[in-house]
Amino acid sequence: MGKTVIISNRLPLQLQNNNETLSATPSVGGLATGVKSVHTKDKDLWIGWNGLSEEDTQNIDQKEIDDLLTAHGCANVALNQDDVEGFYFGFSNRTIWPLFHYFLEYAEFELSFWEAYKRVNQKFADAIIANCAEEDTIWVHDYQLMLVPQMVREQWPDATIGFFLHIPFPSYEIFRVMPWRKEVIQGLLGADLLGFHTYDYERHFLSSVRRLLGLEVSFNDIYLDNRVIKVDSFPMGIDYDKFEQAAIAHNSLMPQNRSDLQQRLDKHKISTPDAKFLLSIDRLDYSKGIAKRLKSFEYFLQKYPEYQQKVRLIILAVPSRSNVPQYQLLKKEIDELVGRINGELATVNWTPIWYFYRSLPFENLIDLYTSCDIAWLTPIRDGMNLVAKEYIATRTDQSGVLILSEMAGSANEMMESLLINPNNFEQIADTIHDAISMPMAEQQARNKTLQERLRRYNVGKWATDFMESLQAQKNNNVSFSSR
Ligand code: ADQ
Repeated sequence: MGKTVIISNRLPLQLQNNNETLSATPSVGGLATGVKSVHTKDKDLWIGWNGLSEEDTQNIDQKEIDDLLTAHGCANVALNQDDVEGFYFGFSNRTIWPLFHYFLEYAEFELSFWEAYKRVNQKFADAIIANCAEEDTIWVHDYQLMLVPQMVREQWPDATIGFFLHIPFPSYEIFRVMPWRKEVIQGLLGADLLGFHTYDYERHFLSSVRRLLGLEVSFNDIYLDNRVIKVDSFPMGIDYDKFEQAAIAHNSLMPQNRSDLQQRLDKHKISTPDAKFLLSIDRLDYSKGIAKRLKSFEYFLQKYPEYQQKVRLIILAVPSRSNVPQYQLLKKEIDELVGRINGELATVNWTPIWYFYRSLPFENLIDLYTSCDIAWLTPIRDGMNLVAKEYIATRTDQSGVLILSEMAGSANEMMESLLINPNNFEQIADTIHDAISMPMAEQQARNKTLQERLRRYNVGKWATDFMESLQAQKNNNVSFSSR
């Protein structure tokens, strides 16, 4: 039995080159935080890009980079600036990301982006061949690497390959718009098992396979040459214990040992006992609906003016893809909205919105999760949304209300939260009102059920279910092809 190899665009650590001194920090984002907890650095291998282009590391000894990565159980796929531009900022984030999140008007269909995507996917496939053996179990992640399964299959017909998509797979009517739709499907079909967060994404994918390639599909099995490819849904969980334990440790800290942020939150709560904190945490991305959330917050304060002076929205937006024009425009829009709303409504004692545009350390994430009465997570589209799950896991006294968009994959598993349509301002305003007035017994009853579910379906279970299913599929395929 070979080793398990994880392949993703970014490694779980991000390298920095500060005046020829190399350092590594953990990568932020759903995939890195989730998969990291199932990667054992002494046993498994993680192949990906370290975050610096070849040009950025010219003055550093390559061996130094390799040694640092090897110590973390990682291997690098070297990308140059052209690769990063065309493959990452181009095809991945200006074609696939907007299209798969139903932002058709943002999707660009540039031949040069597609060429870069193919070239870089080949680099990843070559890195797999160079660092692994055919008997290893290869688990490829996410939308940047959809051609890799087929590229590896061509070299290793008997390899065991799984693929998991962390973002939505759109309906056929959206997917068919892309000029290279067949190539992308064929790339994915190199895998033995294809995993999605929800049954809907799985269904959309199967419909595209049927309509674009005319392949035989029976239930969730696709028949291709002498192989059967299984398609299934695996809703990703979180490292529940990590968040729960962090919250327990946080709650037992003496006041003087609390972080500056926590002390500021505490001070505010003491001075205004009926104050309520609403929390919004996302990468700064148009799919997350941050601008709409700000506008609907303003609408809420107009519809329910009695909450002015009492309710405060804390927005944490993590910088993301700032080289892509849409993200720069969005940053400007959010800056302006926060400035305008605060400018119009703030009083000497009250600022309606606290806005942080940065990546905060884990400790501060826990400060925010444990201190905010309501988590308000209303993406316009989101593959899953792990922040919603993390918030619930930290509520050790089971207080707190989660307002969640029905467009997030996690809404399927979190029916006890207050589900809203992110475009319906009327419903959002009323739901915030309901959340603020929800009796404690009801909060606890809802959160108890949610916590039990999230504890059971944690990230470890997600990974184990996927791996067992991949192995079972492989065994089926061996007997199928020998028939
Ligand atoms: P993301 O779009 O990155 O992930 P999400 O699922 O919410 O979105 O995960 C964000 C992660 O980053 C969380 O684990 C959170 O703790 C962490 N994080 C957020 N803010 C942070 C901060 N300021 N500092 C440090 N860490 C922070 C993609 C898809 C999602 C899908 C995941 C996993 O877009 O839909 O849920 O992958 O599959």
